[in-house]
Parts: sequence; C-alpha cells; structure tokens
Amino acid sequence: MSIVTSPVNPIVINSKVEQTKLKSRIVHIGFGAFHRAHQALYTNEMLEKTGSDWGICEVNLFSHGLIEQLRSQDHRYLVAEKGAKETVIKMIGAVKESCHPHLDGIQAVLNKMAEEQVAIVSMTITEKGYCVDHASGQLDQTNPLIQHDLLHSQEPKSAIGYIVEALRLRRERGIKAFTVMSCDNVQENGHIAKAAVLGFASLLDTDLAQWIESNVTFPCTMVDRIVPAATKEALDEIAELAGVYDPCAIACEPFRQWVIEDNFVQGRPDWDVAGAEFVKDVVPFEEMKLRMLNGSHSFLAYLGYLGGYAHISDTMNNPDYRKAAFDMMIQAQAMTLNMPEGTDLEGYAQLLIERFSNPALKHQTWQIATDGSQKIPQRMGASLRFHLENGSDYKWLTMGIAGWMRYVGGVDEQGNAIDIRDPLAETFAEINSKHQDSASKVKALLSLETIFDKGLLENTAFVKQLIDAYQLVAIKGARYAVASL
Ligand code: CS2
Repeated sequence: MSIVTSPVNPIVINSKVEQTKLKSRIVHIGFGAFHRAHQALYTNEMLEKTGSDWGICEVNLFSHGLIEQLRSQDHRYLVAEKGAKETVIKMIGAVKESCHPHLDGIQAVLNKMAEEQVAIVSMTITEKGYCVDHASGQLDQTNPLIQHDLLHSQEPKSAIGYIVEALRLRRERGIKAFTVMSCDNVQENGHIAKAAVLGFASLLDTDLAQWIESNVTFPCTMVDRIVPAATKEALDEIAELAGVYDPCAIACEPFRQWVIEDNFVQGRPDWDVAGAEFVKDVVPFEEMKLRMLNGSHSFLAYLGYLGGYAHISDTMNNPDYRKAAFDMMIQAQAMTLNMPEGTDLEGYAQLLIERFSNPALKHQTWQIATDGSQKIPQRMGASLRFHLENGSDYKWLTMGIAGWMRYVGGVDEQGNAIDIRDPLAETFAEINSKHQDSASKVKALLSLETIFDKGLLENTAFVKQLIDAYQLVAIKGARYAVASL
C-alpha cells in the first residue's frame, strides 16, 4: 500500500522497514485492534531503529476477513494516533506474512509455528481466550474449545491447543521451543498462559508437559494503550486524512506503555529502543494498570452507560464522574499496590484522567462493559479483598460492582434493552428472571464463584453496602449514585 498524502493531511509517516528482509521470528495469534496499535507498532519502530529481522507472522484463528484484507495490501496498514489536538498517522511494516486455518489449513499454521526461526509466539486473545477459570487461575476443562482440542489435539481450535500442538511438533522434530508471550490485559498474564498451556498439555501427555515446563518461558507483560474497536466513522476519518482507505487501519491514543519480563528462551527483539521497558518483575506494573486504569474504566463504563454516556470522554465532562474515577484510583486502588520506590501514583492517576478525557477517541462505554465476568475479578475483586482484610474504605469498588450488577440486569434507565456481551450472559438472564427483588438478585450474582470470592456472601457488612449501592443505582439512577460517593 502506498500513502498518497492529501491536502488536509496532518502527518503521515511511512514505514522505513524493508519487509523482504524480515523473517517470521514472531508468530502472533490475534491480529486484533490492540495488537495492531501496540506490539506491531513497537516492532515497526524497533525494526526501523535496529534494522534487525524480527518480523511478525500474523495468525487469526477465527474470522479470516481481516487477514485476507491484510494480504491484499502487502501486510501493511495504518495506525492513527489521535491526540486531543492532532493526529499522527503511522504506517506499520513489521508484518512479514500471515496465516489462517480457514485460508491455509490448520497444518500450515502449526507448521509455521514449528519453523526453526520462530523464537516467540505472542498473543492477544482476550481474557476468554485462555480458557482459564480466572478465579482459580486453572485451565477450565469444561470449556467447549478445550474439550474439542483434548479429543482432536492435532486439529486444535483454541490458541492454547495450537501452542501445545506446535510445541509437540518442535519436540518431535528436534527443534528448540519458543517463548510464549501473552500481551493480554490479564493479571499475571504469563502465569495464566503457563497454567493454561501446562494444564492442557498434562491432560494430553505428561512427558510433553514436562518438556514444556523445562524448555518454554512465559514472560509476563504489562500492556497499555487505549485502542477503541474500529468503527466505520474512525476508518472514514483515517481515509480522509491519509488519502487512502485501509480496512485494517486502527485509531488509538498517543500514549503507549509496555513493560516486559525479560525472560526469553531464544532471544528477543530490542523493543526497548522503541520505548518498552524490560524488567525482572512485571506483576506490580500489571496490578497498577489493571486496578487504576482498568478498574476505573469499568466503573465508568457501567455507571457511564447507565447514566446515558456513550463514551468515556463524555463521562469525564461530568465533574462527579471525574472526581469519583480519580478518588477510586487513589483511595480504592493505589493504596492496595506495592510499587517500586519512586513510583508516582498520583501523577499516574492524573495522567489517566487526562487520557480518559481525550475527546478524539470516542471509546464506547458499551465496549468496555463487555465481558465483565472476566474483568471484574482482576479489576475490582483483588482490591476488594485487600480492603476487607485491612478494614479500609472500599465504597468505590462496591459502587462499581453495583453498577455492573445493574447493567447486567439488561435494561437501561430509559427501559431499553442493553446488548449484554459476556460468556455468562445466559446465567445473568436466568438470574434476572428468577429474582425480582434487589437483595436476592445481588446475592445470586455474588454467589457466582468464577467472579467473586467464596466468603463474600457471608460478609454481612459488605453485602449490605452492596445492596444499598445497587438500590441507589436502580432507584435514583447512576448519575445520582456516582454523585453520592
Ligand atoms: C478497556 C481496555 O475494554 C476495556 O476493558 O478497559 O481495553 C483498556 O482500554 C486498555 O487496557 C488500555 O490499555
């Protein structure tokens, strides 16, 4: 693809990477919005600065439209970094090739992953993709994809099944293992990836599981960049600015951060030249980000949606929401963290409020509200545990959870149906039809053990606070409830 700059064009930066010189040393599973604007962009900048050959082979396991599109444009695409005042458009040239089971066959994808030069298999497959029960951190053996892959391990469907089969092939062929690097917004993402891969492998073949345990590393990473799902308007806007229509383009905020545990079995690119940080222990950074950014994001998403705000930046125009989000970051979340000395959490919170306020992004509250059953435990549950143990104030967390409970009720404050997207959507619908009064509905949701700690239901002070918060949101409305904090 070549960019024809248009007169209204702000800044369009072409990629200086020579794709022909790249090798597929990284296979990435999940060519989604986040990866395109994050890891692939870091890789592009790293390649421009180092001239190395760490190219990416992009793999999608489910829908194949985007991969076909990417192929038709020589695996190049655009990222638009939209600040409050200006937009910068960058072309990404880090992708060497792509693979898809539907287009190329399952075996072709597995063979690619088993190629000798592949040193890293990275992934952005969302919380659900790990097929793990996030409360226990163990492989969910009842997951239909896992059940399928256990029976047909050489023709897998899940990312976990692909990784294990590719590692089996490498072992069989005498090829060294690769590093498995999760780039998902999941607490201790490397440990979760490891639990899923080893959990699955040990059900298939204990020798293989042992080989994986001794030969594969699973570095944790903290990934951060606000990247709303692509919409028609966003793509049209980029087309107008860039002078070319790119269906693979993606808009995001200018800010980006990537903290990576430096633990790779076959080397890794110098992503630090593009601003990534390699550290020994990522967990404190992950917790900081998940609790302060994502925790308040979910709070704003549920209570914002119910309050009639379509986008996160709209909620920031309401001083009550703005204050509640900031207070939640500092008082409910920051104090639960154990950060390296010198970390400025107040400055971090201020920066988050500024990032949330970016009016150019149009990040939908509805989008962030999806998959709450997967997100609540790490964004709010862990801090709640801290406050209950330490006797400190957790009212922002209670209100966030109450907002989520009201949201999954499925009807907004105007009486319109809410499109609930969540693996537990059917369970929520059953609970809603079975329990009419607030207290029993709250208790029924609270007894979902994949989301909430077991003992919570017995904690009468907490349960009372939650029912009160729920009733406040349900009766007086989300805006009133947020203002009352
Ligand atoms: C958001 C995240 O959709 C969501 O759940 O909270 O995608 C958030 O934008 C990113 O984690 C920011 O790095």
